[in-house]
Amino acid sequence: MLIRRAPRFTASEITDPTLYLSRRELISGAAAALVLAPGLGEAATPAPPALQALSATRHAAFSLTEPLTKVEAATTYNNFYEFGVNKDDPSRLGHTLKPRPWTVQVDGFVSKPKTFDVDELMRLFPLEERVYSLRCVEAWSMVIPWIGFPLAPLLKRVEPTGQAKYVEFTTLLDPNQFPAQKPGFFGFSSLDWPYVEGLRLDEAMHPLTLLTVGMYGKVLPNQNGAPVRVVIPWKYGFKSAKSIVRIRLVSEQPKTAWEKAAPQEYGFYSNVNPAVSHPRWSQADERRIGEFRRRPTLPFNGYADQVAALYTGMDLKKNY
Ligand SMILES: Nc1nc2c(c(=O)[nH]1)N[C@H]1C(S)=C(S)[C@@H](COP(=O)(O)O)O[C@H]1N2
Ligand SMILES: [Mo]
Repeated sequence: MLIRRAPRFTASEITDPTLYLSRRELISGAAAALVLAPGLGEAATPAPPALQALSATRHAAFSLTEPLTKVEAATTYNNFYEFGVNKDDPSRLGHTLKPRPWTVQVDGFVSKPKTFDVDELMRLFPLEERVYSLRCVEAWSMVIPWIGFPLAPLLKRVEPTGQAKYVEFTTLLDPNQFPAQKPGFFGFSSLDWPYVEGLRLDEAMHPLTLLTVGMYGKVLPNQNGAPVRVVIPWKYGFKSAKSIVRIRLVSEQPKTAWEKAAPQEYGFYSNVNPAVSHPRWSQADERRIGEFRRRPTLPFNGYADQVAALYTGMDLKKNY
């Protein structure tokens, strides 16, 4: 029998995203008024650094035609527990992350392991823009124009051996850059750092799986996982690991950070599935950030035509 632990991740479920964002707009309006008042507010939060522009042609066949989530929302309502558990922690505290220089080690069961500089990756693999929706396990979603390249050609380049069955993604471990990795951060220890995620090799090789370096025509803001993160649009958002330093080909299913924290709530597969409720809430519908109505959640987040065949013969209620 599993002993059900007391839920530790509740802040996000209490704050309704839409209310939260309109409250934020009020607050930033008040802050703007302060800045306008002479002699007041100069010492307020520093302006976020200008992000380098990044252009890429939109891949029409792999892009939604739905309205985009406002960039303001996509960059201020984030989950990035290395900065804290509140939605505005990543945008408030993200400046401590240094996205250059940055390398990604690609190793494990491969014939040609290699550590790539992120700028080298961006030169080696042609960038595309893809408009994907990302559906958080907390039942909200966003539609974001990501910029990146499919993971498959990178994996092929290092030549996976026959023993490679899974791909493990590891986020940077550095308490100097990620405040919540400091022992005793506000007395709160959330995940077992570093953040680790994983995919089966065929999922990782699927053409929808995008190694992502930008969004909205610019390089990734720190709060969205600079300088490089993965985006897997048919899975719950937490599979899309941010600020990746290592991609390792392994033979066993990786133990992910969320599985370690609460295995009864976060399975390895975590395919978006309206028929499988989270133990504490329904996954049947969702709120698109910026909309008021709830919309039904689609199997595989709407990508069933493209990915359902990966799971032929599997019981997706067991393999949640
Ligand atoms: N390293 C790391 N990656 C992470 C997370 C995190 O806390 N740490 N949160 C995940 C969750 S729960 C979601 S919903 C998405 C959010 O991505 P976004 O902020 O770019 O929308 O990032 C995922 N990647
Ligand atoms: Mo999420």
